[in-house]
Amino acid sequence: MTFNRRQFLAVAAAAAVLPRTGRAATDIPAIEARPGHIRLVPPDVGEYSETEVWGFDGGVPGPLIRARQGDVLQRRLLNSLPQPTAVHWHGLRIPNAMDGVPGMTQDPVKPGEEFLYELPLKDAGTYWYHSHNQSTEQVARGLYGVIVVDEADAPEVDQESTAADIIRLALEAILENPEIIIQVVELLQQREEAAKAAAAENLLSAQRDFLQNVSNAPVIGNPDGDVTVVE
Ligand SMILES: [Cu+2]
Repeated sequence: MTFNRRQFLAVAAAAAVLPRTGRAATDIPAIEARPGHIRLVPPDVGEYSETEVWGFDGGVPGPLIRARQGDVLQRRLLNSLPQPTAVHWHGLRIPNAMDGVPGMTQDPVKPGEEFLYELPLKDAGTYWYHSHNQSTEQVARGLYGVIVVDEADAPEVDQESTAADIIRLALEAILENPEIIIQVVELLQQREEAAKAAAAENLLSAQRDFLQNVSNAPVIGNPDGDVTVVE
């Protein structure tokens, strides 16, 4: 089969069509769900053999994914497991089609296949991602990891402060305002009294439940049970 110039240009143009992200799919970072081996027991505890796991990139936990609020996170999931799988991005507010729940939001990704996740990151925070296909088995085998979304505008934090600095500042504040100590002591006393009252209330209600639910509950003076509770 031969092409004329026009046909050749048409085929070349079709081959050059990029995914809607505008980048060739292979440029997008991937996480690979695959079997691996890790040492669960630290070497100083003793000589134990490695344990076979299923992990993202073969590790447990999988790689830390770090991104910025407001960005669109992209990850190609490559499935090198002997079972279909999918990734659920736990706690992230993302489009349903990207939520990774086979049977509800997507088909499971079969062994040898891949799926492109595109996650617009609305919220900063620390989350986890995990398999959501046969998860009782797949999460237990190790298919999970951490995802951290940094704030678009992080508040200014003095990264240099140490615990010693914080204690020094607290002591200075107390020396300037000694009545703080009295307030703290009063607060602690109030909390202790509240805790005691709550414990007594819990005990009473547990006893009440016991008497109401167990018809032959023995009580002092009535060892054979048959109790009527009067509130
Ligand atoms: Cu989850």
